[in-house]
Amino acid sequence: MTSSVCQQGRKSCPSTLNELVATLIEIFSSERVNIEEVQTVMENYRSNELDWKRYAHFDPHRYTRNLVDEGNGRFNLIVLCWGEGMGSSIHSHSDSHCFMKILDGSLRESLFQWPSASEKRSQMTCVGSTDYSRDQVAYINDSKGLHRIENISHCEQAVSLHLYSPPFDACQCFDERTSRARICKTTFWSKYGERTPFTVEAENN
Ligand code: CSS
Ligand code: FE2
Repeated sequence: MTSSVCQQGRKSCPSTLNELVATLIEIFSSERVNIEEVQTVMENYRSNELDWKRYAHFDPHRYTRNLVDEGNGRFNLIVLCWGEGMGSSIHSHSDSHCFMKILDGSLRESLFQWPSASEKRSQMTCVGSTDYSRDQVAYINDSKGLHRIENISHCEQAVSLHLYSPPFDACQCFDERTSRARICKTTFWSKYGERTPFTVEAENN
């Protein structure tokens, strides 16, 4: 067994985004998914702009979500493009796994606790934050808590690659000051490199 081969003989060091997608499809074809294996494979792919620039579309007002692959129905792989200072709301992940790999720039993840019934209408509790830089991979699910993702840089854009499994199209978004939750629908700015038609209710989380 060589170092580029891991469980079931799969490539653990994909050298292109296409190879990474192929490896992820293989991993997620099994019923039980090893979170560490996914994280390692995503970390081992070294970000190459030539691979992902066709998915990297920026909007001047908010971050964009660009679908790369639907993972045979098992996951969504999405390129997110964050302009300077842009961020998400505090949100949940609809009982899915969420992996986030930095492709360019850096992003800050701030973790929050789920508000308890007694904390309704009060400020949410931030329990720490971590800055992720190029090629690092963060992981969260609802049992770990909630998070907000931000590009805190004022001079650099950021690009990240997100894997959600199972795929979801809505999650809960929270108001930091009141802990109030609402349902946010997710939308794609582009799919497979093609701009998606404009819809009025389009919003991000
Ligand atoms: N949940 C956000 C990004 S942070 S994981 C989204 O997919 O729009
Ligand atoms: Fe998230």
